[in-house]
Amino acid sequence: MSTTPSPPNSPEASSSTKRKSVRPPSIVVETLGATTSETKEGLRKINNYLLKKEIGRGAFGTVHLGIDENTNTEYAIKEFSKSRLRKKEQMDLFRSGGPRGRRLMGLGVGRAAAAAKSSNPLDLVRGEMAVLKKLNHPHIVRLFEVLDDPSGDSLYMVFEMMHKGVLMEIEVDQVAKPFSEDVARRYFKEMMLGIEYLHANDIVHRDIKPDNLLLSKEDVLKIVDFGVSEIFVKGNDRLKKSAGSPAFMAPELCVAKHGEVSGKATDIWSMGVTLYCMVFGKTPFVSTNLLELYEMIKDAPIDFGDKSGNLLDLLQRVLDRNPDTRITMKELRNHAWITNDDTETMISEEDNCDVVTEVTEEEMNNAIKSIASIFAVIKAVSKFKRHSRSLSQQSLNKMMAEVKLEEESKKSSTLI
Ligand code: 3AM
Repeated sequence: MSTTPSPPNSPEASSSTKRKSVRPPSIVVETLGATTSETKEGLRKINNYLLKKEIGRGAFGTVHLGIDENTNTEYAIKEFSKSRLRKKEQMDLFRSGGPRGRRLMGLGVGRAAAAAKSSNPLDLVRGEMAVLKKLNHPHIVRLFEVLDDPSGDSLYMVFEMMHKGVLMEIEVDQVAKPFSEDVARRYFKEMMLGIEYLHANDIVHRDIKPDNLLLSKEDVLKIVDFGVSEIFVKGNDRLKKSAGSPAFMAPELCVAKHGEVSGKATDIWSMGVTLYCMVFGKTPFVSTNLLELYEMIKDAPIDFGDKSGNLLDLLQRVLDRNPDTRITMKELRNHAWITNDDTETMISEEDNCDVVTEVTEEEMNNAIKSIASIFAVIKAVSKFKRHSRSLSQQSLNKMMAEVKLEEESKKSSTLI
């Protein structure tokens, strides 16, 4: 999907300058025993959601336009394959080299090991879910519901629908129509506010690029795809593993065994590459050969074309190969291009960053607390079906209690 940006002074542009009043808490519904059916027209339905059409494909599956038939509201429904997610967990575990390896999306390695082994399907997206549940910001896409159909391989995440699609389509072999400086400034500021909020909440996104910046019907930019985002330990934003799309990756990550690097600074570099895309319609480094691309990111001169003044200064400050001297979020806020030479104001850092508390182990568990009991019901029902002729209601209740107990003890043994 491509888009025509609205002028920067349109009413929708106001979210980067005005504070929304108190943000309601994010509530994510977890539905375990979801059922899949097919309509007469051959469309798939998961509970109340009708999957109307495919709107995209991500690394882990398909994104559908879904309609909640009860409310007629449109959603973007991400479909994951449980078996593929399981395989990925196992590969990550293997690569992480055991207990001393990296933290996986805010999951300790012990938790990842449990997720890889667990029969509990929502464990597979527990990290992304826990991150998204914690966040509530006008420039971060909202997650509403997660559904599992135990009889199939799919897991579904129901997100707010971003009708205007990706901010800009960037192709390796094509140049997109660049945005005017004013339009680029508005979108860049919205992205900045979203990332500033994530960083204040100890989350680095790690995959900032135009593909992960979507536009709503009202032309508001929102950040999506927390697939590789990582919660870092408070006050320590050091990252060990390279991630993110190569062309947007910071130079300090383009080295084998690069050791710890500042995750916040790498996000800022990716914001710089994204800004470059907005004003040039292409990435600064282009190569289909990955090694060559890494070399270019580390060394090649950057072509700033005809850009001058504040924009040129900003591009050079954001695309500074030295992470220690690269512009920081605080400095960005006061940069003359961002403030448009002091003519534009922005919501204060304090108001923007409404810091939420850390995602605790307990909250991770609670994020899917309904699972044990729903599994218990499913098990009990199937047991009931097997013995239905000989069972009274009383003995069914007894059986339910036994299955529940069994599940609880299994759960505590997998959650290390
Ligand atoms: O395949 P393309 O690039 O057209 O825009 C996203 C991308 O589209 C879309 O799904 C594809 C894979 O990420 N997408 C993801 N989340 C979305 C959302 N919340 C979305 N489209 C609309 N709303």
